Amino acid sequence: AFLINVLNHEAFLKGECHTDFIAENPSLFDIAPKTDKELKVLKYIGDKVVNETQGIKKEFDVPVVPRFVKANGLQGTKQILDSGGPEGLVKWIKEQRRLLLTDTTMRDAHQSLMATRVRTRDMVKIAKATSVLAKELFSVEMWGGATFDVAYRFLKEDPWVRLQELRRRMPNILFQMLLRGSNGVGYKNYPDNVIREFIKESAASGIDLFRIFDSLNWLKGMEVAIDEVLKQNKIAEACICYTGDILDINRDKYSLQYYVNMAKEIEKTGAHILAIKDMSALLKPYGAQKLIKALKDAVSMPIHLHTHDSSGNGIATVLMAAEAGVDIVDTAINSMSGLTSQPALNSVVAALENANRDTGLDLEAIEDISRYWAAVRPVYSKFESDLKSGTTEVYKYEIPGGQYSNLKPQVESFGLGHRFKEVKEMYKTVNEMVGDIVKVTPSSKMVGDMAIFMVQNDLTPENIYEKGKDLNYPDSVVSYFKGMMGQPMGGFPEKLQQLVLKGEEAITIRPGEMLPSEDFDKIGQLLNTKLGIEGTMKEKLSYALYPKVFEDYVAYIKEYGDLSPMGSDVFFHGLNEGETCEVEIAEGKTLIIKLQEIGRLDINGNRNVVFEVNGNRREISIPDKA
Ligand code: 3PY
Ligand code: ZN
Repeated sequence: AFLINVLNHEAFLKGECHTDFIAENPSLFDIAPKTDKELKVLKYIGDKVVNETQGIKKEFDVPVVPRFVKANGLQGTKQILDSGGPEGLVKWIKEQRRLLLTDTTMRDAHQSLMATRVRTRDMVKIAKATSVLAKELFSVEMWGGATFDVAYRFLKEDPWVRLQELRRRMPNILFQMLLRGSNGVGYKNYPDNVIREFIKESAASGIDLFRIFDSLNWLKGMEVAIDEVLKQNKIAEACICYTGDILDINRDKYSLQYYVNMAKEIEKTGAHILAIKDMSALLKPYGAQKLIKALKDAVSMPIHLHTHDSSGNGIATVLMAAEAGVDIVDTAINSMSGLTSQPALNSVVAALENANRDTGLDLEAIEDISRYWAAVRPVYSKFESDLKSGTTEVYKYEIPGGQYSNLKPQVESFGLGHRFKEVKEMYKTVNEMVGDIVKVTPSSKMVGDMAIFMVQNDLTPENIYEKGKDLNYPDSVVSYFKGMMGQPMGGFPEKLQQLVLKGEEAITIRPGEMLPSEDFDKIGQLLNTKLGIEGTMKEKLSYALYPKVFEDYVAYIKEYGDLSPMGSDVFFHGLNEGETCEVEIAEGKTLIIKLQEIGRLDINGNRNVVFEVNGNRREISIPDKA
């Protein structure tokens, strides 16, 4: 390294060096990274290339942000809400003949297709263009669900920053999030004050519409959240999770009447919009027609349909719902749609052009947005499932979109990859054993955990009472039977409940009623003293929701710095030997980083990784974990 520095030196190149040359130029030995920020970035890339990619990387196209005419004072649904309040917005929805569209690309689409891994950077880049080119959208779903957890846990970024950065660039379209009722954006019940404070902070930070559901369709599990959203003067959209098949007269637990009754109960809560949350793509086209018609007759709230395309029937369901008078439907930009994601937005726009419910979106303009996402997607391909087509299997197994693509790796991680089909069959069996329940986070995870557990231990519905009596069941299963996920319709199957709980008492009240309030002052002090951070309300909430994940995130940032300015191709795939990337580490300060060489393993188990940073040679030693 020293020699190369000598050879590259200006004086050496000009032939001006003499014997004192080395003594007079101490910078020749200056190969360590200059600043702490620079060191952290190099450490991250170094670790990635030494321990994951070995400096081999596919080529990726650079996603092109489409041209658009910059517009000041853009007007959209956000302005309707801000000026007329939720009531004004509801009135406006009811006056629309066109089918209103929500774009889920920035939340459910990537949650369902690529394990929620899309980084803020890739969203921020297309945000402004989307706000102009797709200004007729009803809303953009861009927060909540699994995104909060995954941002901290895997992407090492702050979900609150995502909200803030997108809001700045998209001032005209409603921002929508998915809230799991009393489970917030987590997998378990939280104390009421956590749910309330979380909603308050989210509303203040830019969320306009809260889609709230309960994983067992238990209305009590949504009440606190609905109440708080109403208090914040934001839009409360309460869900009925759809399960079963209303067209099948042999399945009468979740009949049309069940949904109509639930819709009427929801209307009484004061929620503004009714959502049909068809998380597992079970709502068939003619089922949608029947359901929407009946609900339109039963309630006066606008109806918002959420479905997935896992069966391949997604667009048909959307169109039939549109015919039956649904007000709003969820779709995803085409290149991020289909399969376990939402039905295709651009295709729906095209299908309805010049028809009665023409969406009013500009097809050419949104095609450009689709091209952008088409170029982003390959960077994330390692997170995609190998599903190649829609499958009618979903009608049989009733596995939600996100879980469907995640279940296989989960099953493989238990060494049961060869028994995947059995696990899916068991998922159906477990559903029947636990009482034919609504399956959506977290109840769907419980059914999945139990199915894997049964296959792993060779249990069947018949032998479990003997063979399984001394086993400890997965936490999620215990939690379900204890009543900690709420109450399922028709109650718990008692015999199985006793087997799992082993004498422990179950509750029938709302878990939030008995959980002690979170002490946010105490969390604040802990964040100061233990983690050395300020302890803003956002940080306190993140800690209250995910203490370990948040602590790990803070520690990671201390070690590697804020990696959000790094391109996603580099973040996930490092650099090729010889490749250059740019990382803006501070406003106006960009590092141009070239990976020169990954050195040989030394006797201490490290490799010397050689970079060129803004023209200067840098070397760091990276432990080889292999
Ligand atoms: C979530 O809870 O994250 C979901 O998307 C459920 O469908
Ligand atoms: Zn969904």
